[in-house]
Amino acid sequence: NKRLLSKLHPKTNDIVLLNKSYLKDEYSNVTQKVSGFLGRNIFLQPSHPLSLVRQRIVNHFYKSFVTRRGNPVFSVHDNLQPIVNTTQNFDSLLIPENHPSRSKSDCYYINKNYLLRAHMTAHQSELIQSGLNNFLIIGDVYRRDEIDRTHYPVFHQVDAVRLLSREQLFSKDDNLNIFEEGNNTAFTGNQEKQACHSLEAVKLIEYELKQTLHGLAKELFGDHVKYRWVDTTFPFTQPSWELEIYHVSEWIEVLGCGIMQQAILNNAGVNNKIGWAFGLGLERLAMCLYKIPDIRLFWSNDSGFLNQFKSKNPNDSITYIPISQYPQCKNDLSFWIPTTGHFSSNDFYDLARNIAGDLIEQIQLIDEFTHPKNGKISHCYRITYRHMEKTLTQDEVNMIHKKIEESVKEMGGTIR
Ligand code: FA5
Ligand code: MG
Repeated sequence: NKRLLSKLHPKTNDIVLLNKSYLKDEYSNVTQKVSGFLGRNIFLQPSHPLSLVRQRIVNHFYKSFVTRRGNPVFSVHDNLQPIVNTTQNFDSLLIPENHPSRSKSDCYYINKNYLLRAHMTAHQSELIQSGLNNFLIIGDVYRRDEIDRTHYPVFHQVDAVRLLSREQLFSKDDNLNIFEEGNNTAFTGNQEKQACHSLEAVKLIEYELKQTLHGLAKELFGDHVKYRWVDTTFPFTQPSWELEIYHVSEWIEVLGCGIMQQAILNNAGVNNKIGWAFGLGLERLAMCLYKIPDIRLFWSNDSGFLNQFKSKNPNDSITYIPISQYPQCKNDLSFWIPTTGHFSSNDFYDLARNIAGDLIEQIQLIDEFTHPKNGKISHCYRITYRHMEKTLTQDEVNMIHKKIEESVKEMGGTIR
């Protein structure tokens, strides 16, 4: 992988991203393909489907929370740089040192200290520190992940934070508090609350959080939207939930949320408020809302796609009519994985994406075995090729497939 990277950025030990130069080290794994997404800002392009959903969500928050004078309470932050340090992405959110989400096989690292943000939550702590109480954070996030119709190395998230004081939570003459000394981690539903919080405060803000998000789901999918709350865990919230929406005969996870760990607020200099937070995926919502079948389409410059959203308003009802689907072409590739270094399937996904880009619809690891004598490990991947805008010829596919083979060899793999 190192060899692959030095080939992509020859001669120098620097990598330049968004006009800044970074020193590479053994962590660096940002590919050329992925760095090409930086600064594209498709979620801000007028009448791009991601932009339409973004505006609808923002409008929902502007409408739902207003000051006595009728002004929106939430501020929107959608121009924060996607390059963050590990303190922002992990430490500030209490993500432990050995947590799997920090691993090189899951993140795009620029070097040991900097990475492409893996979630918008990376900015939460510093915005609280700057004195904000109600805000939305919107932007592009980057993860090394599988390759199929719902996963892409870059996608978009909307995060939100709302902090509430005792006075906002309870009526003046109530004798209730947000905090208590005790070590009461009583069950709230089937999850424990944080010991420092009173059950009354937790229940009130859980109610507000769920009302707000159910309201958003109704706003997007109609009053009769079928939804459910699923208990989960995040290092930065407790208790935590996921919201799932029932869409075309399956439950789809659209967001994670919860009551913020009090230590995050305390570390940011706020010790008299309690907060809720959530993070949702724009692609998931847009795919459900407009019936967009493949996540690659969001990056398409094809007029057959973009024109269907052109000069539409956020509240228009739009159903995407698929441009005719061109045939798939499947090719398998088996190789002995490199014996040096840590090889993960995500390394192969990145390598293939880097060469074939959006011509790949899906890659599946279909077989894996260890040689009984020499202990070498073999992987077999099935690559599904499909162009979004034309029919691929077998020759074209063979050429690309060959290049992927070459690249596997350069990485230290042995084609079988
Ligand atoms: C997070 O990223 C948390 N930061 C969310 C959060 C924020 C929780 C604040 C609590 C408080 P998660 O990895 O589950 O969680 O991603 C959140 C949402 O992003 C998912 O529900 C999904 O809608 C979307 N998402 C996640 N991975 C992908 C992917 N590979 N492709 C498209 N959308 C994705
Ligand atoms: Mg999740």
